[in-house]
Amino acid sequence: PQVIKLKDYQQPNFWAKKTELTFDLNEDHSLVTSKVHYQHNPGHDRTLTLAGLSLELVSVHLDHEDLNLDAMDYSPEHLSLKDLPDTFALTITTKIYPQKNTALEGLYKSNGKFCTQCEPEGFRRITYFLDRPDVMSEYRTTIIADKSKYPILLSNGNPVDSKDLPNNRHQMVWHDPFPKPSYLFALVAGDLGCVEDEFTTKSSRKIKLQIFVEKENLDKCDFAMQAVKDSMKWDEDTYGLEYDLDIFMIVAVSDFNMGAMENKGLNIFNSKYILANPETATDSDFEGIQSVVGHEYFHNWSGNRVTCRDWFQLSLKEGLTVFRDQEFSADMNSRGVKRISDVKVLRNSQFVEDSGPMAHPVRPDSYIEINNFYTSTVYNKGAEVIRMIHTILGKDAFHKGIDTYFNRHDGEAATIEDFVKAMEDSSGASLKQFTHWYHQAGTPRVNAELSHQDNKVILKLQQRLPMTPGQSDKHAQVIPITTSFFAKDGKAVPFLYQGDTKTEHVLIFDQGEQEFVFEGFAEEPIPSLARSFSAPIHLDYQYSDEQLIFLMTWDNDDFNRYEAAQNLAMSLMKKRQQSPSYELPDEVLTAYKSLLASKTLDPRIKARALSFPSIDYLVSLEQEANIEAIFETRSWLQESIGHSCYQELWDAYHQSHKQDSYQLDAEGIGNRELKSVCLSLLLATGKEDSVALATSLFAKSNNMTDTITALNELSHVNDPRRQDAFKSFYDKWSHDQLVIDKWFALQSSSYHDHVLAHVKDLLEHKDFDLLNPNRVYAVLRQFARANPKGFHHSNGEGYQLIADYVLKIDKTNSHIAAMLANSLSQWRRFDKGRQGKMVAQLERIKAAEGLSKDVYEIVSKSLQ
Ligand code: DPP
Ligand code: ZN
Repeated sequence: PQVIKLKDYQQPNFWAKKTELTFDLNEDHSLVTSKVHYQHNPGHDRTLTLAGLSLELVSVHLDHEDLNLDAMDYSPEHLSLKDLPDTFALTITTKIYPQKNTALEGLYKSNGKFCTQCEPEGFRRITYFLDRPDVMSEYRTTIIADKSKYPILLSNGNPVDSKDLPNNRHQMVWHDPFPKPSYLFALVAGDLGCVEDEFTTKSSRKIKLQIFVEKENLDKCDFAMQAVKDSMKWDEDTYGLEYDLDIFMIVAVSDFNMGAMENKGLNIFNSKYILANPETATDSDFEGIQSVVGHEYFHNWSGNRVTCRDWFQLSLKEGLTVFRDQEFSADMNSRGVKRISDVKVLRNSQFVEDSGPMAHPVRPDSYIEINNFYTSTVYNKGAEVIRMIHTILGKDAFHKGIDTYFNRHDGEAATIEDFVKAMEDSSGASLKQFTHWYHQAGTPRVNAELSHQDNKVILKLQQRLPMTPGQSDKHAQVIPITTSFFAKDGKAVPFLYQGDTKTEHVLIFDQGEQEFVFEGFAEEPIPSLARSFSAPIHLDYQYSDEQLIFLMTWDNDDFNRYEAAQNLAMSLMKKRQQSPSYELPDEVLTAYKSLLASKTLDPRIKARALSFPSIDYLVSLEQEANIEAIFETRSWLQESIGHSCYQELWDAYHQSHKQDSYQLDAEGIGNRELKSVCLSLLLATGKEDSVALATSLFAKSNNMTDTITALNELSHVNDPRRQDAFKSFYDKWSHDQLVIDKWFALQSSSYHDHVLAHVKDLLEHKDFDLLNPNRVYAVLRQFARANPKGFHHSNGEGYQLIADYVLKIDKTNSHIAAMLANSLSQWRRFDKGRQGKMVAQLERIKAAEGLSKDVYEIVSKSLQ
């Protein structure tokens, strides 16, 4: 397959100024007519080559001339015309089969509704087009369909006309005044219910808000609607950015590859990120809805008004928009908890990706299939890069930079250089060296050493960026290290640095090795470094366990308090690995007990401090990890804390439970999270009364969060109460797809000894559907990514199962298949036995006939 390179970027030969689309939707096929007004791009060739995918060409008109198809250069994948004039209209009719489209890209049918997904390259499955983000066009869309089956016909922009047609058909016309690339086009047709609301913008314009869902789900849209209004308000208050059309629509569909899509004025969502009420959704589902609704809404500016010149710039819109949605959630909820969650995602997926064969820079310089680059590097590391610019420039300069960026590039397709330039111009700072973050892959390791002399502290930092595929020669990056120091009494020490005395300074660490000198210390302090995770790095500082316990107690940065607890857990596990008779000392137990007993600490921070680093993250830190040993020491830590703090955990559980009458607010969510962590540590002991406690929580729960907490604990237990709980859950919820996804997922991530057999049964279950991405994620991705015990079983059967399904799913949805194949890519991190078994499956996939380029790219890069 062809490799696409950033350095080969060229402007198109023609621009598509206006696009008129007509969709004639039918039961076995649809006809699409596109009339596009093209304009020659001066200095370029006069050949127009349009992209297509699986298209059937019906007719082509160049202005008014009906072209002879036999004489034309076209295939299902392209259409090419030569010697074209300066301006002309090209009218193309294609025949497509949405009902047979299982890739879920382009126009397809989900649960009786027509819908689209065009990012990144789905539009070429609809008509021949310059399907690239730098070609921005004004769209007018006519949809014609049966009036009874499809009373609702939607597209981007504003509705401009509708009328009835013969044979019980009707049509609707939409016009989007904002020029946009084809990836932002959307269409929906179906029999949908609608929840309506209104938002008044800061300039007093009234915006109609509509969420379309299946009629039986109309009672599950309130939370998402509130999130829309909160997002609109937040973007005005924070960045002065106002919504621009008269109407903002969201449609929820049940078959969707991604989380959601920011099509102009018509966001299409995976129903998982819209539908919720306390009976069906967990606290983390609600959090997900708020952040995804925010994310897609914020794209209206960062992505739609200013889009990307090419797909190498994907992080220009995604990194920035993730940063915006993270800040939105932080402002709406607890900032500290949000930061902890975001870093956890980063470590569990981006750090893992960065340490393996798929490691790539935030701006990749080549790809085979762009769908494979919607990664946590582009999204989450991209957001960290924006966050570092914010930290380095400061809030005011950053906001000025954002203003400049939007003012300068409104209506354009921009590059990452454009963004950086806007930041530089409005702050006067140089970000030249900083831009290494965009093109160097890998997670920097920063080593820190401290010495104290007289009144001074000297902090010596060293950075090293590991080699990654295709990049061996790395430059020092600009790393902001937010730093404080604590004295023995637990207070932050004000200290002098660069003429300023305060308790927290941002150090700009931009050389391979650097010394920082601070004044104001009568005694040697304890450092709190990279506060709030000020950079996406591995930080090595040799803390003693005693110092970590000190920081767990005294640090006034929520993140670093959590971080101290994580580091303590890792240090304890390491000691146990080195000496199998090692047991937790009293100081450690006392620290955990006083953490639990604290009257002032946010229950969610307590809960996070008592949840330990994931197996995947621990594996990613090793050269050739001994996964059994990791697993065993992690369980030992949980079990030891469970046993030694049984009473305290029991009390904290009951205290939280008593206070919780189910409120969806910070207090309620905090109580439920702490309850869940306590329950899990209690269950780690295997004691009968802990199993009884989980069983009783399951039986009495009045909300989905507690129900899932209890069922998750029971899922690992080898006991008839496990089966009873799963059965009663299924009987109660079998009518609700999203809830049943949870039922599948919990069984797939269970540490039960027979999990592989259970997963195989689930794959044969009547409700399992290979064509529904959420269901595939619930069973197979959950097994491969959230069940290291089952997936990495030394017999290799977990690997084989995943490979079998990669090959099966690749025939219908290559995007999902590639995502699943990626779970085999980390093979180098494991012992020789597992390596061999994972490689054998990768080789088997690679050798398969008719492999998609999506899966080919993942497996071939994994094997390199
Ligand atoms: N669904 C993706 C996102 O919003 C595509 N842009 O990030
Ligand atoms: Zn996005």
